[in-house]
Amino acid sequence: MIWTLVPQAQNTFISNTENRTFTNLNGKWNYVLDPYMTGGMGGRAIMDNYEPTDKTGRVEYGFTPDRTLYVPGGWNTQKPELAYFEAAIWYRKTFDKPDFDASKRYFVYIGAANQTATVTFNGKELGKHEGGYTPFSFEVTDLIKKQDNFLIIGVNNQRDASDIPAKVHDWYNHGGITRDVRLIEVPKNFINNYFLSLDRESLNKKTKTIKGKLELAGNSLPENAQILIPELQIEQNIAVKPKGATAFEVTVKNLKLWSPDSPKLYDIIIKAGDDEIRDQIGFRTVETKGKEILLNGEPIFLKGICLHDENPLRKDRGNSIEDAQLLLGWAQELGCNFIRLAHYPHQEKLVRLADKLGILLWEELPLYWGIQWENPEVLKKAKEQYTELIYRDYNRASSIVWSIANETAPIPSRNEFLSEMADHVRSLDPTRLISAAIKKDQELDGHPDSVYTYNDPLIEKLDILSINEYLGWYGGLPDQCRTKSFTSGFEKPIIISEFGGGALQGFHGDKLTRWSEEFQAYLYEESIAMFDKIDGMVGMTPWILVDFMSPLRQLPGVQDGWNRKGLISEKGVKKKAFYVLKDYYSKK
Ligand code: GCB
Repeated sequence: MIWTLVPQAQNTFISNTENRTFTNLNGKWNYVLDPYMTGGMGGRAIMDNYEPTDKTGRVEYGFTPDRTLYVPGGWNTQKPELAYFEAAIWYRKTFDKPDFDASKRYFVYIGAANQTATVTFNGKELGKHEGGYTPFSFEVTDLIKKQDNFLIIGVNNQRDASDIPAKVHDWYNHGGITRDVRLIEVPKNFINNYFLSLDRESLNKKTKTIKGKLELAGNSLPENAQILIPELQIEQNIAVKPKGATAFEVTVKNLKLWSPDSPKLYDIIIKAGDDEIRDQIGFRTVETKGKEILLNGEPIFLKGICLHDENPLRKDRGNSIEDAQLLLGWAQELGCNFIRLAHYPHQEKLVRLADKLGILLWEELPLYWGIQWENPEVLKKAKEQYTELIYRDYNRASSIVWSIANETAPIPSRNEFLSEMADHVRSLDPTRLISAAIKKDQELDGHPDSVYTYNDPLIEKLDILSINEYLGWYGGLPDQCRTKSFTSGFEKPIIISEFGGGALQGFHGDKLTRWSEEFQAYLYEESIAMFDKIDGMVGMTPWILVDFMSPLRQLPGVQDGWNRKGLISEKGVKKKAFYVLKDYYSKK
């Protein structure tokens, strides 16, 4: 990109934008390709939105009305020629704001843009954001006009070794503005964010305590704010600290706890000066005790499944409530009370729907294969992106696990990096559990050991030991599961965070025929029997609910660009193994 040293995006309005006053900027946007990522040739940057005024004018790019991309959406599946495009595309949205109000502040909010976004407004560069799966915003109060505003955003989805994720990952690199874009309007002093959670210490008391933190922004903050929970007759004053966040507590009687069986949400209203925000929030606690996970003080077994945030029928990232309903509906049919949102933050609408449906969630960042552990810039980016995720989802009762990495080999630089990540995440959110998907000590594919051991030093920093294990698919055949057992040496609960194998829906054979539904079902039977015997195994999230797009998977006639480890095909048809897992969960 041509611009460097630009301001970073702001952690403002990255949650609950649905309940703010906003102008919807979704829809058709003009676009222009920038394959070499120059930002515009010939002395004029694309962000200037310059159009020649007479016949001598020269410009070597252009936005034309007939060239549009839909926002939100990945660009790859919108135009055949963009299927494997990995470079920059500039998007332009022009709009009027006739009701512009000089007494207000305005922010451009972007739900997600994969991977790097350079945001410009009315010819001024506002800044950049890195990370394709978390929300960000920029203030435009001083730039907005009643007419002819132009928002031009350059999005670059080129993969780079210093990115998160790094160069190679087993999912499709949907590029573009993949989630909602909104122009948010707030008073001069406003509620930036709020964080509410049930205090564990009060779980067994009749009168419970909700711990809160309130962040206001502006030059003359009100001295007092209020929190209201009408159903509990709560109307409480909060004395606002003049600087920094304000911590407060609310004591409540007769609080109904949130759980998968009873996903009770309360209407919450927060008022501060001229600003007011509403939300629906559930209250529960989660902790570990020995080898158990306790939800509201009671042991729980996590009947889970892994998920990518992709609607296979539309071949796009999930970006609507309908996409979320489709995916969570399938998980409910399977009998799940838990989902691992792999391998990056999924859309906020899905997390909010999980709150309503009572589905517990594991969330993560793409700290995945090939990360540059020794690069301090990468650590900085990882911390920023995790902050954005926690700021977005802190108030969601469904979200109970922050995972900090997937399948990363224990070397000193990685151990240090992830140990710092664990501390960072805990410092922002001590109310949830921390985990990471770990592999066994050696690369044991085909290894004769009958006992798999887990001594990764990172486990020390985690609340849950989570294990990815593909015995029977990568190495060995499913019957080998009968010969193995597991030991960890840690008094911690264990989740089997991945296992599975591929099957082409509709392809049948005997149980040893690779890619047949029978092979996959057999693998599930043997794997489940093996894992079920592990002492302290309190949940599993097999890999994966639905077949997903992956350029790594190119076996003709079988994969054709899809990872086939789904229990459901990309057309929505269930495979045999779906019913094996469903049966196990129905008896658990
Ligand atoms: C894994 C990865 C996941 C892959 C999966 C597979 O271990 O965590 O991202 O897609 O295996 O299908 O091989």
